[in-house]
Amino acid sequence: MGSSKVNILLLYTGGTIGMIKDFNSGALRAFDFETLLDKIPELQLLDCHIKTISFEDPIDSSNMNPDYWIKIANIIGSHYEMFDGFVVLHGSDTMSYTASALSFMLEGLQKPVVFTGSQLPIGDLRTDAKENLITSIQIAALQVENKPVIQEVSLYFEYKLYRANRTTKINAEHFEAFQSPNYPELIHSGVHLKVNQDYIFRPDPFQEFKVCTTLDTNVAILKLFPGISKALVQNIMRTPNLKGVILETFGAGNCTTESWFSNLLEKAITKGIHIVNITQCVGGSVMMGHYETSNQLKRIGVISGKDLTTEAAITKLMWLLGQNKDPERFKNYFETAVRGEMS
Ligand code: ASN
Repeated sequence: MGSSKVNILLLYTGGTIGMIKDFNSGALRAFDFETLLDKIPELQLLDCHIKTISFEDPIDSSNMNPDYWIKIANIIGSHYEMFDGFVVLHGSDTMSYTASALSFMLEGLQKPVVFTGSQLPIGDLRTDAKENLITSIQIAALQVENKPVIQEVSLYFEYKLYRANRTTKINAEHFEAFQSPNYPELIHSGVHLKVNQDYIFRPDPFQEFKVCTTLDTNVAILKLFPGISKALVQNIMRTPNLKGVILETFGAGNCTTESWFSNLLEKAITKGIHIVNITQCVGGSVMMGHYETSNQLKRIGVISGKDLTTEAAITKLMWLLGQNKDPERFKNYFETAVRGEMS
């Protein structure tokens, strides 16, 4: 590793960026990392040292799960002191889930962690992979007076760096695959890298870095729709060991006022199941009590997920449940922003 040059750890987990077409089926599948690196000799031109680590078996991110999140967090944790920045190559399908989870799991993070990937494999003539990868490394290496510009978990795609836990994948085809509907981008990449200083997360410099690897997956997401049946809601609430539910409601956090619905939720809350209200809308926030159709949720103790994305809500729930926080104060903990994930 180098002396004055910035040291970057590049971790390859899989995703389209490193995929090739299967000879027989024609379907895209994950390929080995060495081949990927051969495709971008430009990496040699960057003014930093890059060490690479790859998952032994790179995966399509639809196969991602919390065990892999823990693996990624531990890799970053065990290399934290030796490196100045981290770039994680990841499939785009579930990138916002992994990156949101990591934002909670990496406590006291003071260094950049940049997630990126691509919509077309790196070997494709029209690939978006090269720009995404090269700029992500540049961002991870960006320093002012020897201090990293980015000190949080972020996601770079198609000329924009976002706070990871504010993102969601919104397009399966466009190069602009991600959006951060409730928070401005942190960096815009044009001729220059334009940093939006006011929006960057500033961690507490005295908080010690720690990797949290306990996640509780006894959770569910319940998306409401007009006509949802009592049996369906009842069955979800009866799931063995269920500890928390993300309820995706309408508009500003509204739902049916039929009594069977709030009775089922109230019963679940009494049993100790935490219920979090987030909106199905892409942008905007839950405001319980704003309409009559959300009053009952507020009354029975439903937690407000405010303007959280689904990805941030479910991963924050797993993380907080894993911390074994005082159940009486769980609502308070959940409603408080810890990594800039909610407004
Ligand atoms: N299926 C791929 C993945 O998420 C999609 C991509 O990376 N663009 O691994």
